[in-house]
Amino acid sequence: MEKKLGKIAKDTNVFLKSYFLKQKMSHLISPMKYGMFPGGKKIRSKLIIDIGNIFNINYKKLIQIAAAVECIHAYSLIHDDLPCMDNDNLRRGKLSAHKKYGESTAILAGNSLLTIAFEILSEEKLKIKSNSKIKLINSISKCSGHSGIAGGQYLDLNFEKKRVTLKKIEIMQIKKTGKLFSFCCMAPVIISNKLNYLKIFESIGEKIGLLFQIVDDLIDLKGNSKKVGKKTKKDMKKGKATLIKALGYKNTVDYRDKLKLNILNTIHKFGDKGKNLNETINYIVDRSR
Ligand code: GRG
Repeated sequence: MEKKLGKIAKDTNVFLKSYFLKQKMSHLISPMKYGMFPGGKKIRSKLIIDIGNIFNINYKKLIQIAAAVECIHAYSLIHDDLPCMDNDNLRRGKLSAHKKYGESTAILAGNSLLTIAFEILSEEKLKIKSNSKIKLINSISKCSGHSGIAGGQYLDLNFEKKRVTLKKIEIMQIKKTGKLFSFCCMAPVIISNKLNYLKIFESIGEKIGLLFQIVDDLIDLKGNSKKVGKKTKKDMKKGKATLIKALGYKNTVDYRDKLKLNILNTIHKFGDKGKNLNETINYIVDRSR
C-alpha cells in the first residue's frame, strides 16, 4: 500500500509541479506552492486511482483529476488553519501558510488554489467528453461549496462548545470531509458514463470520508504531535463536536469498526477489481497520521 500511495503521490506532484511551472509568474505562486508541496498523504488521489481501475479509466487522466482535488484540499487546509477558523500554527510538520506569509496572502493563495482546480479540470488537453467534463466540474463545485466542504466547516465552527446530536455531527462531518471523498469516488464513474453507479459511489465516498474524519478525531485525541505534523488534543480544548464527544472513546471505536465493515461489504461486490480500494480503507483506519 505504502509503495502504491508513494507512486500516486509522486505522479500527482509531478503533474502539479509542471502545471505551476507553466503558470504566469505572480506573487501568489510561492505561497500556493508552500501549501501544496511536499504535500500530504494523497489519500484522495489514491481513491480516484482505485475506483478509476474498477472503471478502466486511463491513469494519466485520473492523475490530472487527482491534482485538481489536491489543490482544493490544500486550499481547505490553508483556510482551516487561519486565526478566524481553527487557528493552527503548524501544518504538515511546518508553519501554517498564514504564519509563513501573513493572513491576507494565505487567504489569497487559498482562493487561487481553489480556482486553479477548475482550471486543471477544464483543460482542453484533458481528453474527456465535454458533457462528462461539465458533470465533473459541476460535481466538484457542489462538493466544495455551501453544501460541501465550506458548509461543513461552517457547522464545525458553529457547533463548538455546544451539545450536538449524533445525527448533526454525522451531517457536519460528511459535508466537511466526506463530500470531497465523495467527488473522488464519483469522478471515475462520471468519466466512464456508467451513471447508474453514481449514487452507490456517492454514498461510498461519503462513508469513507466519515470514516476518515473519525480516525482523524481519534488521532487528535491519542496521537503524537510530532508524528502527526500538527498540534494534537485540540478538539477537546476547543469543545469541538466530534463523535468521541457524543459517544465516548470506546463507542466511537466500535462505530468506526462497524462503518469500515459496512464499506468493505459494499466493495466486496466488485470482486478482485475492488482489492486496491479495500487496501485503502484498511490504510485509512490503521494510519497514525
Ligand atoms: C471550500 C475548500 C473549501 C474550504 C473552506 C476551511 C474550510 C472551508 C474547510 C476545512 C475543511 C477541513 C480542513 C476538513 C478536514 C479534513 C481533513 C481530515 C483533513 C486532513 O486530511 P489529510 O489527513 O491531510 O488527508 P494531508 O496533509 O495528508 O493531505
